Amino acid sequence: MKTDIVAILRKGGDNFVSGQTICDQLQVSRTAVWKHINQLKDDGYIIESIPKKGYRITVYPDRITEYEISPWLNTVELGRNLVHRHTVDSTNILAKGLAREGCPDGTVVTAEHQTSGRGRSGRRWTSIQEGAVQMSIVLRPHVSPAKAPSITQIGAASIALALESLGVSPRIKWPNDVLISGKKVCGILTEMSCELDHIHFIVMGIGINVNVRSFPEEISSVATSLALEGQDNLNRARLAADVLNRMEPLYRSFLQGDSEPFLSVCRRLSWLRDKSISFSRNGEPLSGVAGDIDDQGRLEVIFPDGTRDYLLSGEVHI
Ligand code: BT5
Repeated sequence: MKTDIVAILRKGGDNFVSGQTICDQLQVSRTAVWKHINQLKDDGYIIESIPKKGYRITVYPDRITEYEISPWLNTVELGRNLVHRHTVDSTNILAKGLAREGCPDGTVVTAEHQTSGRGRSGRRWTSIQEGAVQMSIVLRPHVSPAKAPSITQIGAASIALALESLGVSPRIKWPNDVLISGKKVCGILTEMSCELDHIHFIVMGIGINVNVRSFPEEISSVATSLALEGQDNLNRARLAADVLNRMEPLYRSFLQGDSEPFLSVCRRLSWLRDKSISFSRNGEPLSGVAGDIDDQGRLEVIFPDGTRDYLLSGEVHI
């Protein structure tokens, strides 16, 4: 209901929209409208109301709520069910709980702040309150669990395309980081619940540093934000929607067996290509030169003796 009221008032722009018009469009009582308007005020909307004229929104809050994201969405599934919390431990944790309860495919969880944001392998993700996009997407792809690593790359490609459209030059550090000027602007944590041959659900968590002007010391040498890269005061909700808009066609192609749309983006923007890298395999430290990304999304590594290996997932360092 609140999403509909915001949509009606947004359409009205600077004009007042009468309470009666809202009641008629939504088939609800005046009291219901008034109640929701008050809740929207609590959510940070500044709404002018003049007797006999109606309502108009004069200030929209900088929030990644469904009311602010949905006007920018042109997806069919992704983000059509959107759950927003101001503060959570981790959007991935909340999304996994919703997935277990059977939430719709494509459900997105967003939060302004995470108290226990998570990276891979038990690392922490530092949540920059109200300056970042932190969101988790619930997916139930009918593909083999072995193909799940592609989901991270679909995410990375979608984010990189959205950032390119803003005029910055992102690079993708296989498999899950998006970098600008060699620093991390975005990280992705993909988690899966599955059996050997069946995926129950995947939760892809995305953290993008948007309007962040400084980082805590422990990550300041590795992290950057869109603000620090010259993009001032971006609309986070619009960016979140743009990522989802770009993700949906890449994801659909993948489900139909065509990975080329996202792989071509990952290859074009590959940050590791031709760099000397190190990684560990079964505890053994190895090094080589990063080659291309193959048609299964694996990173080719060329060893000093000319032999090759293909990494499906994991962590590489330069
Ligand atoms: C990641 O892990 O990069 C995955 C990050 C996923 C975060 C999202 S936010 C929404 C959803 N909910 C969650 O709880 N998580 C997901 P990894 O590759 O392990 O990188 C972690 C490392 O990145 C840390 O050890 C730091 O060095 C660095 N780091 C931490 N916070 C950062 C930040 N805000 N910006 C850039 N780098 C950061």
